[in-house]
Amino acid sequence: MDVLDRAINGDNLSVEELSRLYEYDIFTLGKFADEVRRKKYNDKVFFNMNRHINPSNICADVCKFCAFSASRKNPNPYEMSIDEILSQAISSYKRGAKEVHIVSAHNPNYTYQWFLDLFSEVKKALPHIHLKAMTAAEVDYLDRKFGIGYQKVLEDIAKAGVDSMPGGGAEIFDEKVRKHVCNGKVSSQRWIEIHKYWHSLGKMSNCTMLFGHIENRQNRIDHMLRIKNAQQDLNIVESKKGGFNAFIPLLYQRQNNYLKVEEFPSGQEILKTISIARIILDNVPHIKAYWATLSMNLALVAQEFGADDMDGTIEAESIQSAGGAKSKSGMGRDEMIAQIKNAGFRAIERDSLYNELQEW
Ligand code: V47
Repeated sequence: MDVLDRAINGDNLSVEELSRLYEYDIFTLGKFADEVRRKKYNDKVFFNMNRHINPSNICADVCKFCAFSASRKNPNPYEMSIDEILSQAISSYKRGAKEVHIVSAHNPNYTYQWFLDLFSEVKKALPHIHLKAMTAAEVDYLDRKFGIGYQKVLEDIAKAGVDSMPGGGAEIFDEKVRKHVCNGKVSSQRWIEIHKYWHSLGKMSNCTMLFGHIENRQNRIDHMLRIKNAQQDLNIVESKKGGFNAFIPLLYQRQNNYLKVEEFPSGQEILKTISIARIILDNVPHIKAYWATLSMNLALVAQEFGADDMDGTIEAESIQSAGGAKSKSGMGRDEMIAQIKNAGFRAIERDSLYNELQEW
């Protein structure tokens, strides 16, 4: 059997073996990934009505790829108050958002209690909204700054109302590349431990991979395998419902940062990466083609190459748009639906845990 058949078969293959998947032509990879995706979801493409809120861009970390942080190339530092965040969340809810996605830079001015107050205030004001908040990098930052222990941070934010965790901060797990692109940030091992502990509380999260910068193909495969293994451990150890919901390959946005990148991936390389993710990550239910980093066009094409989700309407986006993405003011619901349907798919609005809400 060749490596593609063995990968589809779910055989235990090494990073070196799986890296050879990139040698297949894009149509072969796409065909196999599309079969896997269609078996699960047929011609459905998922999206949700969500609102991103980024409370501050003042950051104690110095990730080279980041254009958002005010301690890097962004000349406009800001810090929102709980009231400001609350009023944004409430107005988005009134416009139909069913999820708020709150992720911040690692601002040393916010206290530990500030985060707990923020989450309980959001939940008090909007008990029906899904609160997706706190990357593992933020959890790790609070743990280290306040000496609390990440387990307690996770238990506290869950009590305060956080429903699920986003997948940010994973970047690329390979330690050598990670040291170069985001030295000092949460370690790869700790990122995974934090998600596994969160899952053991019966909670869901996502996982990302920042790609298209200085990492190579093996680094991407290694990243996917670490996620697959983390999810596998969970299935063996835990009976509660928790785990990774979606894998999100985030395409590196190249403007306004300190990372020197010579070559950017072609559209084919990006689609191959998405197809390979669908093939390898057979134990992660969804592959999200995040339109903010891929562009709407490529995110739609990616739905034929293994992806099944676009993310959502976003409304406001500061991290990727600081790096050049066209996502600053999100995307209207009707536009999202029309684009999905024009691409020949069924547009399925989902909630944050992928329960289907409505076919449009
Ligand atoms: O962790 C920072 C990335 C992430 C750049 O869980 C960049 O549903 C590209 O994780 N180019 C935060 N990416 C965003 C994130 C996310 C987004 C949408 C949905 C979900 C989810 C999670 O943004 C960071 C970092 O990897 N990022 N700078 C850049 N120049």
